[in-house]
Amino acid sequence: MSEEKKDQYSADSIQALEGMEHVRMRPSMYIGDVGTRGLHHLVYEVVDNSIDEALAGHCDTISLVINEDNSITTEDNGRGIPIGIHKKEGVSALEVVMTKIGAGGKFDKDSYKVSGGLHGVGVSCVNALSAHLTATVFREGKVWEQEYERGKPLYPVKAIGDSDKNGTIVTFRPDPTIFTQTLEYNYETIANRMRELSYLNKGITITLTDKRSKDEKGEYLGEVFHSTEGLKEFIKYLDGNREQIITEVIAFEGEKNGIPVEVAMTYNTSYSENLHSYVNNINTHEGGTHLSGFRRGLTHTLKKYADGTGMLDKLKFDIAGDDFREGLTAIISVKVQEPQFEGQTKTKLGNREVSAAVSQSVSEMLTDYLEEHPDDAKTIVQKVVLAAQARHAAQKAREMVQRKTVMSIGGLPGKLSDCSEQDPAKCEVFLVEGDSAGGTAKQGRDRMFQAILPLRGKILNVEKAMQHKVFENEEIKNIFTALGVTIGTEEDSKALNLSKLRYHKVVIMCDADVDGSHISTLILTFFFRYMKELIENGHIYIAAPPLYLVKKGAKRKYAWNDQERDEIVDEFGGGAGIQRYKGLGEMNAEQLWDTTMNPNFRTLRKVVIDSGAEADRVFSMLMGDEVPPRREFIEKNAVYANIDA
Ligand code: 0RA
Repeated sequence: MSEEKKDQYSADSIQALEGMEHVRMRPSMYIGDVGTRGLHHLVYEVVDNSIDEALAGHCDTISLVINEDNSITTEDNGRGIPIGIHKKEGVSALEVVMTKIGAGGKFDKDSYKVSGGLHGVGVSCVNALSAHLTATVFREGKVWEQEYERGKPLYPVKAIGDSDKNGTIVTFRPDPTIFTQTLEYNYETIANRMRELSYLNKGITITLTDKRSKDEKGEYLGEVFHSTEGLKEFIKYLDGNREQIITEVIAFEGEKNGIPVEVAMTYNTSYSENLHSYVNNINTHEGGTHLSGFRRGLTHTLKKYADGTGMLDKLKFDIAGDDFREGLTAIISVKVQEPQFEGQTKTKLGNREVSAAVSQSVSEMLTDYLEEHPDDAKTIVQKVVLAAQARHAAQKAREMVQRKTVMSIGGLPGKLSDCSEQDPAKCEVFLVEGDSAGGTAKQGRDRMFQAILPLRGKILNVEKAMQHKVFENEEIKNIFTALGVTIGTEEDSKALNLSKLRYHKVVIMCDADVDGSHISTLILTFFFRYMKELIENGHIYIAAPPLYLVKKGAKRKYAWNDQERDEIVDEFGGGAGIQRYKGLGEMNAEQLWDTTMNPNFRTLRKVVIDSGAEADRVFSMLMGDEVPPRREFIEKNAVYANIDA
């Protein structure tokens, strides 16, 4: 930096630069990771700023474009980032917002700013992690612009034209030296988050356009998200494939003790409980005070009502909290000015005062609903009684699972071929479809750290089974015991105990065909419904066996898709033979090790949950009763179907 230029920077802006440098040095501290999650986080961070403008009542339209080069453009019709000279910094406020970590909200303390992303780091952080960013502001009759490279301004903010509109456009290209794993945006991931945001903030229109792909008509892939009913509509979307047992979605929206609270809920015929909670638009998957407030309000109100009807009189045992939530789908969304996030992934709300606000809201809305809908009220209480009876039956089955796990020596399933390593962090277990593939895997593995658990055919569809059937199922008991996972504590019958987890990698290994993917989905459904933390903690993986072996003379190469196969055929020249693997069973032990099990060459796909709500919806659709939506989904996502065609 020349002496002359240096003088233009005040001490504070030098500090700002240092802040930006820190973001680049330790990006994970700000955006969680630098993998695909962190990459998508950049988008959410910018959109959150526009949502804040909307929550403050200044913006109703947000447009989001995935450009051809995987850069992102967002545009909103908010007030526009202020462009006047910032008193303390001596440069345009726009430059301060874009280059000073944590500057975002400092301008108007009174604004209704509650959004701000999981880490709440602001748009400057996105700027620091972008190879290039352009900020365009429409404000005070003019169009203003500034560009940055790796967070550093290329020139001072300048006016580039006249305009009578207000708003902000941000285009950024993530820095390839930071995001070394992938720079490719996933349309579905972004679409799911935008859909969620539109339900959580009704009235806002969010348009998403993907300029990387066109449909048959030559139009870009895209969607418009807009919700007039908010959470009520979210519930209908989530539960669209489940059979409802009450006539309306029960909903509450209002402010309690100064805390904005929104709740919507319904009951369906399933046996699972689907609660999704949000604080400032962030999915709090570890729950917290808002969720416990919801549970308390629900239990208290339903119990009081049921007691009044005399329907519980014949029951020989106590009703537990769980019983009130079987077949319940609910969303709780609160806005908290200064949220305290706790827990392993900092997604557990700690603020004490929120609990009572939610519990009171739930009591009010539910009491009204039960009074106005006596038939629904009766249906709900009947469901609760049935759940209590089933729980009683399940308790015994569950105790069996636990007892078996406790006797660890000699208590492991007979079908498990264990590894010799004792440190779980170094151990892997492969869940393999069928005894024959299990046999091959057993021969092919490195027995030092790889264990094999063969599963017989199609495991139980837990989406349709009552809990006690799940715990009585032989294959599922084997999974629990092999993994060393127990469930149930005094307070919470469904709490998982992962402290004795015997393998840190659990790998689902199935055939690469329609049946195999069905079995993978069944196993995943089980993990999602009964061992979600295992997924959340990054322990679940899916193996990727190759689809083809291309041979010519002594040359052999594997291909994982049609394109790779064609490339290898080209490389080998004329006369190459292609073997299509119909299943794991067609590979010998050595081939299976080389392609699918050897850590140095294999590809494992880690299972992650982008959106708990969306995952819930997809599993209920794939594994539930309704056939047409399932067929539609499979046709849309027919990766395996093509292979068999
Ligand atoms: C700082 C202060 C104000 C608005 C914003 C930032 C703002 C940031 C972004 C990012 C994307 N779109 C945005 N829109 C606004 C308050 C502005 C005022 O008081 O007029």
